[in-house]
Amino acid sequence: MLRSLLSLVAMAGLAAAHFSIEYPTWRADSLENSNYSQYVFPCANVPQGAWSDNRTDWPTTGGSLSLDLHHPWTYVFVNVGLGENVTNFNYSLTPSFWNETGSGTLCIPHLDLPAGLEPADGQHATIQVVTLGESGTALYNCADITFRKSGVSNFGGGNCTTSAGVSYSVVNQETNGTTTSSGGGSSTTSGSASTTTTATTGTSAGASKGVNMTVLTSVVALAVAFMYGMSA
Ligand SMILES: *[C@@H]1O[C@H](CO)[C@@H](O)[C@H](O)[C@H]1NC(C)=O
Ligand SMILES: *[C@@H]1O[C@H](CO)[C@@H](O)[C@H](O)[C@H]1NC(C)=O
Ligand SMILES: *[C@@H]1O[C@H](CO)[C@@H](O)[C@H](O)[C@H]1NC(C)=O
Ligand SMILES: *[C@@H]1O[C@H](CO)[C@@H](O)[C@H](O)[C@H]1NC(C)=O
Ligand SMILES: *[C@@H]1O[C@H](CO)[C@@H](O)[C@H](O)[C@H]1NC(C)=O
Ligand SMILES: *[C@@H]1O[C@H](CO)[C@@H](O)[C@H](O)[C@H]1NC(C)=O
Ligand SMILES: *[C@@H]1O[C@H](CO)[C@@H](O)[C@H](O)[C@H]1NC(C)=O
Ligand SMILES: *[C@@H]1O[C@H](CO)[C@@H](O)[C@H](O)[C@H]1NC(C)=O
Ligand SMILES: [Cu+2]
Repeated sequence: MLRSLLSLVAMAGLAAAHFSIEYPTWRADSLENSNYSQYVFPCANVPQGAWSDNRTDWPTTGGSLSLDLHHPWTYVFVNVGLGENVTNFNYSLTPSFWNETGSGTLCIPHLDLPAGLEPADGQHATIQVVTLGESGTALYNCADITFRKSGVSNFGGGNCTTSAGVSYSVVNQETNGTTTSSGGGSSTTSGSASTTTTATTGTSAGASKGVNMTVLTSVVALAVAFMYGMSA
């Protein structure tokens, strides 16, 4: 029994070993090279400059993100660090992290930058995407960007499509303890128009610290999930 449970977990681990960043272009295909592993913090063991500069221009006001995900569901965190060779991903673009459902492309037309992050034109930075599975296994990928004040349009319209059956909810963290928990009462609304939710957030999990399942679990215990319908 234990043995079969363990092998199930091992298989789930293998199946879990992949997601990709479609936009902005990732630092490298972290599945292609045997030296790379998405299990490795912070950037799947893909060194800075592994490939000749694959930086994508990205608006200083925030921009688009497209991911290819392959799990029934996963938590998603998006962080940014400034510099040429980033080790400190200390800005979170998902202070309320996501609970993504479905296999396929998830495209976000516009991600806002957090208050306090006002990059200069030409500032180099790296976007780090962390997914966290049910078992607590974290996977990492990075995309190098150059912030641009003008001349970059969002990766929008027909280029930013989300697969049918892929959606995400925003998990609202309220570390203050004043928000009541509503557990798993949400339902997936696939294909409906997006609604906007204002969420008060406490501290951001997943940013720069790596992800600690103990912390996440306690966050989840306080979580209120708001459903976003992503139209395909
Ligand atoms: C780097 O960017 C070029 C041009 O967009 C692309 O052809 C190449 O596949 C990219 N490299 C990786 C590792 O994604
Ligand atoms: C992995 O890294 C080693 C040492 O840097 C290098 O010799 C080898 O060619 C790399 N393997 C691949 C597939 O790039
Ligand atoms: C980036 O930083 C890492 C860790 O400090 C270091 O090992 C690596 O050599 C640096 N790479 C470049 C291209 O500067
Ligand atoms: C984030 O880190 C960068 C350099 O690593 C630093 O300059 C900046 O002040 C930090 N910002 C915050 C909000 O911690
Ligand atoms: C995330 O979604 C999965 C699948 O729908 C669900 O089992 C899990 O409880 C959700 N987590 C949170 C914090 O809502
Ligand atoms: C998709 O991207 C291409 C190249 O960046 C651009 O020329 C085209 O207008 C975009 N299409 C839409 C519908 O946004
Ligand atoms: C908790 O939230 C309430 C209402 O938003 C606020 O008045 C209070 O200052 C917060 N307490 C802490 C410790 O953040
Ligand atoms: C996770 O965080 C908790 C509470 O802050 C701490 O006690 C625990 O040691 C951490 N675990 C890991 C693996 O960092
Ligand atoms: Cu996977």
